[in-house]
Amino acid sequence: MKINDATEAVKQQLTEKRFEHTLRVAETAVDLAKKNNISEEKAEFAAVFHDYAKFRSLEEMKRWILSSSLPNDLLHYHHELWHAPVGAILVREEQGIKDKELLGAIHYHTTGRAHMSVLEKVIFLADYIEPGRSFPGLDEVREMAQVDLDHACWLTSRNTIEFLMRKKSRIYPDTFHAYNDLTTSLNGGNE
Ligand code: DGI
Ligand code: FE
Ligand code: FE
Repeated sequence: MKINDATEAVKQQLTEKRFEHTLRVAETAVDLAKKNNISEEKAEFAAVFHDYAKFRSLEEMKRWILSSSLPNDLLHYHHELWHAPVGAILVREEQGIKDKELLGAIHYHTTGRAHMSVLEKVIFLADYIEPGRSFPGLDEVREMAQVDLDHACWLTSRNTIEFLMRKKSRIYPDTFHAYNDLTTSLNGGNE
C-alpha cells in the first residue's frame, strides 16, 4: 500500500477536523522518527492510521472487543479508549496491514504500555504534541521531544494521569504501566 492510498482511505473514515489532526500527527511522527533513527515511512503509516476507528459506533467497537483477541476489561473503562485497540484490528481487517509493530503503535497510542517500542513512543508522543493541540504544560513536552524521547513520553504519561485524576476519571492499567516503566527508565533502571 502507498502512503497516498492510506491517507485517502483514512480520509473516508474521519471528519475534516480529525483528518487534519491526523495529518499533523503524521508530520510530527516523521520528524520524531528521523530524530530517533527509526523508519520514517513506518511512522508515517502508523500516524495516518492511528485514529482510524475514532468514529465507529460504540456498538460496533464493543462487538470488535468481544469478538477479537482484545482484552474484555476495556469495556469497563471509558469508551474514549476503545478506538485505539479497535483501530488496530480494523486496520488489519479492512486495510490489510499486517505489520505487528505498526499495529501495536495504533493499539497503544492512547494509553501507552510498559516496554513500548520506539515506534510506539513516537506515535504516543506525536499524537499528544502535534501543533494543533494547546493546553498548559504542552510546550515543556514539545521541547523535551526534541532532545529525549523517553523523558517526553514520561511527561506525557504523567500529565495524562494527573489530568484524569483531576477530573475523577478511572485510569486504564496500561496507562499506569506506561508511567511506571518510563519512570524506571528515567531513573536508570532503579525504581
Ligand atoms: O484520539 P485523540 O483525541 O487524538 O487522542 P487519544 O487517543 O490520546 O485520546 C485522548 C483521550 O484519552 C484523552 O481525553 C485522555 C484519554 N485517556 C488516556 N488514557 C486514559 C484516558 N481516559 C481514561 N478514562 N483512562 C485512561 O487510562
Ligand atoms: Fe486517538
Ligand atoms: Fe489522535
